[in-house]
Amino acid sequence: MAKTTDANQARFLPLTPYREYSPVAMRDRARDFYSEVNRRRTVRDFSDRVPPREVLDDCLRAAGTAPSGANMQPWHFAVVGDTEVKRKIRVAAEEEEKEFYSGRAPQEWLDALGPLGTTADKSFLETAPWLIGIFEESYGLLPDGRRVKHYYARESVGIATGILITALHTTGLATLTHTPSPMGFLNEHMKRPTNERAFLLLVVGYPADDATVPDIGRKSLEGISSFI
Ligand code: IYR
Repeated sequence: MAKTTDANQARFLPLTPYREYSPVAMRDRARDFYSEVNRRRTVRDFSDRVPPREVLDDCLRAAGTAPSGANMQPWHFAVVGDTEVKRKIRVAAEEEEKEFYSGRAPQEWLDALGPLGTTADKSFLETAPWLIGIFEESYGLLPDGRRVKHYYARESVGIATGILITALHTTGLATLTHTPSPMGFLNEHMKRPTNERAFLLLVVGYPADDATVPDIGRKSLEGISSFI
């Protein structure tokens, strides 16, 4: 016999939070949202000023609203504000990056990074007030140690990360999506269990007063989409 889900387990509620807008309002909202996110730039020069903590809490709550495979919510956000832990993370990241920039990376990759002006210097890891280690729970763990399978964990964490970056930007904070490679050392410094895999390190804070960003552009609508 064909297997099916036990639909009796499903409970449904009316979609009360949904709001429909008039076409005019929709156009305005889409334009406004695009203008807002189009101002976002990845920042590498951070101030050491500490933003209000509640802002971070709400941005993390926003990230936690992301859709996920079978609603497993396979993410964990480990926030580091402690100076000493940040220093250790910087040291470990720079060790990896030095190897990356002086040998491990193929020339083609280094050429692609040229316009960004990135180097093995990761001083922002100490300057910025918060480092958020974003972890993907490859599988869940029940209190008795049994494993719970997760579905599309990477895709789910990617979506949650996008919402987090957008939420932080909207509140007036800058971010840097940093991917030291390999990132295994983050589990140790952020005290995360073995069922979690570091997805990326999000550097968060106010930009430095004299922050600059690379002069690079975005693809056009035609360059990123097609209507069939
Ligand atoms: N992880 C290195 C290299 C790097 C890789 C990519 I792909 C970037 O978009 C930027 C940098 C670093 O952080 O410098």
